[in-house]
Amino acid sequence: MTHCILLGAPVDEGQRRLGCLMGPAAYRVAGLANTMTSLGHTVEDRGDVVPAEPAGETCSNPAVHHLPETIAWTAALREATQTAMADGMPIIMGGDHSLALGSVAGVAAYAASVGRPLFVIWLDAHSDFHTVETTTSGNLHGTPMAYANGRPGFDPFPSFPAPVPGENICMFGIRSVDPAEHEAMQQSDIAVNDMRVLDEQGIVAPLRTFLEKVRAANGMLHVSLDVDFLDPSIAPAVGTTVPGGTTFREAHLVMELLHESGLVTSLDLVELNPFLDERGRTAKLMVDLVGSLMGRKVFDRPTRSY
Ligand code: EXY
Ligand code: MN
Ligand code: MN
Ligand code: MN
Repeated sequence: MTHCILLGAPVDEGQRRLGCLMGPAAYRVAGLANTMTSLGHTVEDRGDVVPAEPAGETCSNPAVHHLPETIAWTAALREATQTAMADGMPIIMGGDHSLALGSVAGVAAYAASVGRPLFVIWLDAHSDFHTVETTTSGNLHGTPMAYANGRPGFDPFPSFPAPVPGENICMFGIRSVDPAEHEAMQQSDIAVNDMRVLDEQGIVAPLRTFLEKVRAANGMLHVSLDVDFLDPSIAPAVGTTVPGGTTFREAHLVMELLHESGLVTSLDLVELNPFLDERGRTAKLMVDLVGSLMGRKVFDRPTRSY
């Protein structure tokens, strides 16, 4: 049984298409809390996080927009997530992916405070490995993985509390990487399980390799689930659709394997834009995936060992 702590993060400033701010409400309407209680977990909804007034920070990249707002969100979400880690498993309901600048910082600060290594699995079509200096779109939702990895180029932000080494990061399902991100990733030890890898090797082997590493290190595991990890045909409610995403069955299998590992300690749900949804189907699918992550299965069979 897990004590799940819901944190609403109605963040819309990390990209240009309005609507992600309705994400937390959509998850509540789609029954996220009930899904968890029906699986035997306890749930505490702490409501939506409220950022402080933006302070007016600037940077040298003219493309970047909503920098002060994003820094304010980062501070507030770092604090809320770090606090929640001490009490249970935070589930951060976004909001665009810039929220992970704060949520991963909070998780990393907590992991450092208890002396355990942090691992991150990034379930996304994108690598989100830009810095404030390299982003050409200026959309800061494309930067949180680089911030967490401790890349330079985040001067206006507070320094990341305990950077996550590349070898502790697993990107899974990626299929859209910009040249500057590609170059930086080639210099890193990040496990890049792009769609080519998953097509060739399937879901299980690459995921198991990573989970074994987490277990061997007695690590904590943060899962960041971007709606665009899924194929747009099953998850239309996202502003950054990329064809060739994971299928319904692949996505559930990822969640089931993560559950069976028993290693997951925190979760982001990001990029849901309910304004683009079709009768709530994407919100409901995301809630169902969380159900699989939290132990829902069709038939009870002995847990596989890793
Ligand atoms: N790499 C592109 C950019 O930096 O604008 C696209 C980023 C999309 C990020 C979404 C959240 O995953
Ligand atoms: Mn705005
Ligand atoms: Mn993303
Ligand atoms: Mn994405």
